[in-house]
Amino acid sequence: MRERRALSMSALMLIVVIIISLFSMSNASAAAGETEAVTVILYPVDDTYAEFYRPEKALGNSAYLLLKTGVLSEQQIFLKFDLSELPKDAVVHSAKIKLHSIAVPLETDVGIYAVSDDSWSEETLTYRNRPGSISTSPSSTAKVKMPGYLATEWDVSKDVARELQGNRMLSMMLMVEPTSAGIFSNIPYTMTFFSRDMESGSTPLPPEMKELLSGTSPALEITLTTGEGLGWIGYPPGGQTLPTKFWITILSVPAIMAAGFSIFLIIQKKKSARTPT
Ligand SMILES: [Ca+2]
Repeated sequence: MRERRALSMSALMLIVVIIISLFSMSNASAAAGETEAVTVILYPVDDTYAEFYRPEKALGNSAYLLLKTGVLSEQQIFLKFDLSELPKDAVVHSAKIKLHSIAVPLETDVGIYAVSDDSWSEETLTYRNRPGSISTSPSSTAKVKMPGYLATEWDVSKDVARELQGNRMLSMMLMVEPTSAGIFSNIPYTMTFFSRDMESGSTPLPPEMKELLSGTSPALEITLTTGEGLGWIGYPPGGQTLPTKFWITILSVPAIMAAGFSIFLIIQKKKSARTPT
């Protein structure tokens, strides 16, 4: 009788402990989803530029992305980012596209424009066949500073938020703002940026240069929150993806410990019940 009561008490305790640990697990993940902003870094799936005086030339394999002023020498940069892995209910707090410059002869205003056609690819885009569906005003502009080897950021928060509700592909175009060069606006000069193909591009680099220049790929940095609970866990800070299995294992530890502890209690109770008094 006494033994039975001890056993049922232990069983009850086990259930309570499991419920508490399950509650704390779900509570922890919900809290993270609601309050914690995470930063995701995405790299372009396509990056290229188009050149007025070589209108048939596809330049997607180039290690560089070029921007040039001047009506008859214009260059435009095209970038495409795949947003399909982002949580569906993500709230975008900030999103910026970052380019690393190499050479900038004059401080220049560069605008970034939304491109609604995502069907282009870096292998085939040329000045002649470049997408026509480009917004008439820039999403943002930024000053690209002299002399180079600096990062420049463009705000694309609204574009990312819009695409998350759209087809989840983000295409953007960069070009020199027509008024930015002032008296130099008729003198063509080129600004050079690193492309995502810096390492494998048409101009191979020596290994020490690769190391020096790592991290210079165009990047899209998004800070977001999500209410999806465990849905966010593929995106811890820093933009590295950890497998869901890893997180499930980590979060299961308290439940397994609680179950083990309860079994230990049952055995102890059983033992003490047997001990003659
Ligand atoms: Ca490219």
